[in-house]
Amino acid sequence: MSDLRIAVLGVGVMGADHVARITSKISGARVTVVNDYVTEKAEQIAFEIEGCRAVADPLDAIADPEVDAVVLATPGSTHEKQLLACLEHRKPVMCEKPLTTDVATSLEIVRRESELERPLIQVGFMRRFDDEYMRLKALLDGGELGEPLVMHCVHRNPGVPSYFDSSLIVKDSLVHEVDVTRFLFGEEIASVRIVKPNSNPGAPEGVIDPQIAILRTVSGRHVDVELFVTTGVAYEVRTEVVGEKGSAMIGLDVGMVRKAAPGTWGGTITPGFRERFGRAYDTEIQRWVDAVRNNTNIDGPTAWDGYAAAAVCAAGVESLESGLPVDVRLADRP
Ligand code: ISE
Repeated sequence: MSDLRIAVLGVGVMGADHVARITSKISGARVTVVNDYVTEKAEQIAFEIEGCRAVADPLDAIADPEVDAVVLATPGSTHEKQLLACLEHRKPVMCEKPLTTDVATSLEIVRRESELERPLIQVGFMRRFDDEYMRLKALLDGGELGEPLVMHCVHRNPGVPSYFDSSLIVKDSLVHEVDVTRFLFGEEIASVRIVKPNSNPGAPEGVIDPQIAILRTVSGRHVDVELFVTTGVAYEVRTEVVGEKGSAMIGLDVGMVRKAAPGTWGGTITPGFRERFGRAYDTEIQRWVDAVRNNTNIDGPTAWDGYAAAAVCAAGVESLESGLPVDVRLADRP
């Protein structure tokens, strides 16, 4: 079987990472087209890869006859148009989160996809492919913790890009725990509340950080998430599930723990999301490539998962403003 020919749209940090991954680690696929609004950047990357061209217009890149499938790593505000083009040209697509930037257009994408003979969109919630999250999921599904009751999460970043505002902490960061909750517990989220403690004096002007998110699932399970994205320290993503027969925690960075100067101890902490989830991205892309090559197109989170996450985050942003719990209302699944 010949290699899957992939167009990568958006070659900033994440997209460039995917180009390198597909070129050097993934079997059965190669990058034939790259696109970026910074044309020189796309041209530079294309120049370094054999058989790869830069195409200036993202919609032309999707329609290109030498493209079988698409990776979207473009800004979320451009996803709607690009996803519709992928559906129109029947090109399977791995779309980095968010699916789109609002609930109505996310639902429209779900509806348009459901009119096709088979689904084409996979959403890049990479934590589902992380070894530790997969182990935790297997533990829960195997019943070892009994009935899962509560989940405590920590989502700390050393810093955020200059364009970040308080609502992006919900839509860009909390969105991962929203998906993790739906993935691990296998049910929808019924309500969200965002609590605002004193803000970090080191946070950029106007950014409310940390935030505490409190989610309640449809069956009544409780999830709390400490979102603190300007710690200045490192990348810490921890998840602890407490069940009727015990608890399990992942994300402790305990690969190496060493004792140093008297009275202190410590190991190394993951510096950023690429180091923490690099292997998960490899697994995600390899499984997606395999699924596209065998015509199932998807092996992971669907457009519906992207829509559901958008709906929960929209409720979260409403709660950030009002300080009150906000119910999540999902449309009927087409
Ligand atoms: C970023 O976009 C990511 O996806 C990271 O995984 C997350 O930790 C960070 O908060 C987001 O801004």
